[in-house]
Amino acid sequence: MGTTKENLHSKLSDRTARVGIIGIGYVGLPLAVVFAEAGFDVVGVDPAEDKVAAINRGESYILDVETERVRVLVDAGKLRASTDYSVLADVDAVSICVPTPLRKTGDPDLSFIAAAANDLAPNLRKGMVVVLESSTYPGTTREMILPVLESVSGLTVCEDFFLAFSPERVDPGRTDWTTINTPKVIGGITPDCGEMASAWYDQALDTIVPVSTCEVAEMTKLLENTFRMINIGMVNELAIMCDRLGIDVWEVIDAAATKPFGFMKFTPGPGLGGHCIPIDPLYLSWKLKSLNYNARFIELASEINTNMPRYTVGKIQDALNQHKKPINGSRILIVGVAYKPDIDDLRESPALDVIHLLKDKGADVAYHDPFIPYLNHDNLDMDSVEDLLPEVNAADCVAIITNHSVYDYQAILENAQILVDTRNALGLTGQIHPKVVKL
Ligand code: SAJ
Repeated sequence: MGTTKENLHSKLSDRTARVGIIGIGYVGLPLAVVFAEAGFDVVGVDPAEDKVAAINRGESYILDVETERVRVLVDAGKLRASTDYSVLADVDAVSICVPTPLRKTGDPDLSFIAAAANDLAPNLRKGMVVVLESSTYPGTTREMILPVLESVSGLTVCEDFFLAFSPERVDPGRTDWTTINTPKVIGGITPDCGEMASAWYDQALDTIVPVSTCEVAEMTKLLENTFRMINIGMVNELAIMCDRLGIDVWEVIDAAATKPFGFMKFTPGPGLGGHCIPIDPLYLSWKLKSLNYNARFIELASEINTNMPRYTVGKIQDALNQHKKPINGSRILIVGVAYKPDIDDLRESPALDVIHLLKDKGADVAYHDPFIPYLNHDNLDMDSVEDLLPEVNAADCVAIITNHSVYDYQAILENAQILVDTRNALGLTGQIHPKVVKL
């Protein structure tokens, strides 16, 4: 009879360990499928009965996970789902993949993490390993998860169970970098905790990147996404500056991108959408405020990015004005509302802000998005128009907000009266077109 660590390590290595995934969304479902395909018995736990039912029918509801992969695993008895958290009492390894949104106040909403810890704790047993994947501020795993698990279970971390943090790196819609081949950073409450979590994930993922603590792992994720948020904010401000200077920002960025070293291309847009980039950095600035430090780069970038929908509406107003048309009463068609091209995700999409602002000014707003047939979100209740080009032609102004690759932009240009292109989708870099206004 080996030690707790030896026994768990053995079950992880021969993949007889049973896996539980709390939260089977865009992070949890791909992870559940990858562990099941590696040979583990996996149970997904989620309060959403429709998701649980879909999994147990062998169906996927995540764009990046084909239904066939789920069906094969469910039929083989390797994957199932439940709304009952007590199933976690029978597993050996648990990954927590729950949302970490912001509250309306802009403060972190840690309620999902707290609920997961409280639902797991009564089911925690000696010999288990637990990994938090949800993006959060440095310290969450040690300051929030650990006390709940130890106090409710009476167990001691590193002696009885192992606890670590490993940031999710799921990029919705991407096919070149997936859950399996994207390097995975893992840091534990103690080195032993990190080692056990790494031993588990190493059974299913190509590359493990061990770091010394869970705080390092938590901060790594925030650096990754703060890097993007700040650079997008910088390039959005560059667009505003170029507009004042009468310079084509798209031509400037393309020219700068020819520098083969020391430069990374970002492009301006109507705002910053998604479930990661606009949100994770604010977890960091919120934590630093509690330590009496003001993360000025994050605050400034957030202010610029948050203002881009309003800046975009200003561009639409100017475009209509050039043709002696007010926004009020004009028919405006928004082309593309997802938060980024070629996906069906609306979370934090700047298109929602643009539509609200236009409606507030009295515009008759319609939208088209092949990935989003109806928009029932954020107090909006709209259907995508069906026949794009006649709607383009009938609109007083068309605004390209999300540049899905399926669109025929030449046809849109030919049929539009006035066109505001916030993504340089028309590729008119360095060119002026009488019908087109660019960011
Ligand atoms: N955006 C710009 N200009 C840019 C890049 C993005 O305006 O140059 C906008 C997008 O339109 C979108 C938002 O910013 O509204 C976020 O775009 P994103 O490309 O960062 O896409 P996300 O939010 O799906 O970010 C994910 C992240 N993945 C994880 O957090 C695991 C991010 O780390 C990835 O780098 C990113 O995908 C990616 O590279 O696509």
